Amino acid sequence: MSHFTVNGAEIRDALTKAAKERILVLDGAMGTMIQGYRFTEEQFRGERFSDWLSDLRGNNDLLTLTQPKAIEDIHLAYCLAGADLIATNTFNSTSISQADYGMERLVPELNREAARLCREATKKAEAKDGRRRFVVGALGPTSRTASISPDVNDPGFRAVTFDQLHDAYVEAARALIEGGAEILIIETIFDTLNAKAAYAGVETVFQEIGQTLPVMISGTITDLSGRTLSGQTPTAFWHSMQHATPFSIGLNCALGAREMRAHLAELSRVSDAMICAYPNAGLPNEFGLYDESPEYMAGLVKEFAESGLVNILGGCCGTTPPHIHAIAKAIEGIKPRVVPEITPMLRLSGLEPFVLTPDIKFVNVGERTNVTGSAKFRKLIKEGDLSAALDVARDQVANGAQIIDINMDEGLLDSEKAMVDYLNLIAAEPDIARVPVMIDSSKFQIIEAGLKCVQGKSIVNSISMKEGEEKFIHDARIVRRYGAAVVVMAFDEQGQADTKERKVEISSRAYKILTEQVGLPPQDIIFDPNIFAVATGIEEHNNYGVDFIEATREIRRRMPLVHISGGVSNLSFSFRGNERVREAMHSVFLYHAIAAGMDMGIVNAGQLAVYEDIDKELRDACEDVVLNRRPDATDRLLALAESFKGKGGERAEKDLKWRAEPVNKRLEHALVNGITEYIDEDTEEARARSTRTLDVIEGPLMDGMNVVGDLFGSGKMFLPQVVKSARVMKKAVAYLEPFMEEEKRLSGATGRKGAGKILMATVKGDVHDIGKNIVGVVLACNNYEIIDLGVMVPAKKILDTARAENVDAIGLSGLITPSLEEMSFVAAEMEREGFSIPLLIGGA
Ligand code: THG
Repeated sequence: MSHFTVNGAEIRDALTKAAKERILVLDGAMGTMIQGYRFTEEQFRGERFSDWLSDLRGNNDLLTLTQPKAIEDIHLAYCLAGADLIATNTFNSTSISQADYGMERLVPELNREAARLCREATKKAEAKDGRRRFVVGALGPTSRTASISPDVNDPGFRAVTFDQLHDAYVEAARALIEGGAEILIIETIFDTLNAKAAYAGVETVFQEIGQTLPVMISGTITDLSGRTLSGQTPTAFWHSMQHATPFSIGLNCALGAREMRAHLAELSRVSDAMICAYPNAGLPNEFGLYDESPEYMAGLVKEFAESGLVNILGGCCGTTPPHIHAIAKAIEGIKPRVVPEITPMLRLSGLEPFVLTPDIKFVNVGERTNVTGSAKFRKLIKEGDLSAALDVARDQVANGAQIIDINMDEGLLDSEKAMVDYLNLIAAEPDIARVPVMIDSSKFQIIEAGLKCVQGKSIVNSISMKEGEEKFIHDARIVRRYGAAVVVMAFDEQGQADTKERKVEISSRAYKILTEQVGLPPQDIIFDPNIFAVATGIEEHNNYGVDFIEATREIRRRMPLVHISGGVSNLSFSFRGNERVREAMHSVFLYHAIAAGMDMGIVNAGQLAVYEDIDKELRDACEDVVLNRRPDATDRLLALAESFKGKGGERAEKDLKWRAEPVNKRLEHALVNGITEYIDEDTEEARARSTRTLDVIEGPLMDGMNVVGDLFGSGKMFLPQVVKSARVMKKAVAYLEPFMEEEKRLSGATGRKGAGKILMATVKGDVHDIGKNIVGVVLACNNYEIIDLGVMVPAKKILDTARAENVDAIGLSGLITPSLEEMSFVAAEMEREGFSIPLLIGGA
């Protein structure tokens, strides 16, 4: 396409060269500068949008079209303050964010013009001082999150999908590049799944234009938990985004430089990309303003530079050209961080990172969450008992699974929907979601649907050359695009490999294709040389164990960076029902396979016997079978098996010590740990002991929530865990509600007259409502009538409803930083419209 005039190679060279020489300076906040202009609603609208139906004040990106001079001047001011990298005014220029204003159709124009204005400013600056500047096209996170439900009562719900995000980012990125963006930055990432969709969109555009541009990736850590909003640690976040091979990874916004340091240091250690930091000018104060002076902030980030943590520095909310000037001056002459050599290893993530280091001999992949591999799990999924189905995954993790294999392949099931629903539910369970998932299906379409639901770096299980090279390459490219690792079955056009030679030959052929044609890193390839059942009575099966083990040895010898996995329970199919013998066979098999280089296996995590502990006679008999040591091995094991029938493996007991505590402690435990299982019975017990039902809420339940609040406040819990606590609280309150109704009825209270009427809403631009929901419940329990307008509510709707309903107070909720500004806007509007009722504000 002729209207793309960028030269990716030139940009990359110039940027890399500059970054080698010195720490680069990124510009400061656009919002702070725009606020300084104090544009009115009329000025936001300009002539062109004078009769637009909705309010436009606050749509800062629209100023690109209506106040272009101001925007260009801001860019120029940052250029002259010493910035090398100038970001476009497009933080909200996606169709998803612009939908708030009904301005989706302006998105291409907003991005194109914003890039053009930025380009104009950099050209002017370059003409002045001769120093190369770079136009950085900004892609914000949008107002929706792809891996968290906005509805506490429906944790599997999603307000936006991967595909919707992908398409929105394609539209924005394409127009940014058309307008002259030279680098793209995916920024202020609070949910890594959004960022993965953004990068997929950027890649789509790169394919379209036939070249690539440098990509910067910047996450944000908004509370003291040290995790993103969606619950990932910095390293887990890096593992999820590594496939983008970004020019830089880093952090921005949030709580300022001081709080950012440790997380930045972590990224700096684990990543071989450039490190970029652009914090806010400190913590927002009670007015939502940022206090750090240019000198003070420059002092903090100078220390980052001196400690060798960074390659790029800039500013986010609250920073101005004087801040950027002070930063540029402070770091003059300080050497940029030296990019470390990172040893290639399989690096995955759930909420937490997983690295297959050489000292880990064997990785347990939990097999129980498989509808074909477990009758119990199949029943739960078919009957829709998802809560119990989640417990199956939870038990696997508790029993030592470091990854969980999920398989929904079952003829009578909508397998794709089952996969998506289950993965979305897991995302809301921090004790499960902390580990990576292995998405297991024989239909690639189901695998791809699954990849669109996970923010972590997962494993695809599996692809093969069964249907030829073309399909194999096609599937592998998709795996790469989503940044997953992959299990490759030893399966080709001729069928499944059963001999050592065929297993090695197919794996070698696949390796060559994957590394040379697809560009998958070797350490992300996991070969599965097929574990088949032995001791079946069919003579051709007798050497299957040996073939697997010897193939493993040879594959690892030829391709040292790859890994070997297999479905261990397949081995013992002919002893179904005899758990003791099956376990012994698995253990003996693993003992030899691990020694040969098998470093991963799909197993029943709670049921692995220790080789040394197995009955000696049984162990020898198993060994004869697995290693094919004598012709009568099967018969001998069969004979011996009789005597072990019915002696099942010990099941690990759940830790239920907390059940013995007094009821208040049990309620607290359930709230802190997000356990709904016993909440009804415990709530009932507390209720039976109190004179008023409301006392249960105001007493033990709120005490428990206060503990949750303290743990969150001190960074010991993170948001997805708090969401679970809120769910437990809701369940307890729902249990109590009928009793409270009854008490009200008996006491003759009408409820309507109650204590007053309160309107509650999460402000426009924000979808977080946990706090609001809890406060709403507590107020309702105190006889207030609550009108809850939900999330993303514009100021006008709040005030119109407040007036129409004649409420006694308004309560506003929000979590993300821009919500503070939106709240102060609502407050100003209340004042302007002459409201005199109290305004309650709250948020994390
Ligand atoms: N390679 C790869 N993926 C795989 C396999 C493999 N995925 C599926 C499977 N094989 C591995 N998973 C299992 C799960 C359970 C059992 C075997 C393999 C199993 N289940 C009991 C049975 O059938 O007797 C079920 C008992 C019950 O209902 O609880 O053995 O090889 N890449």
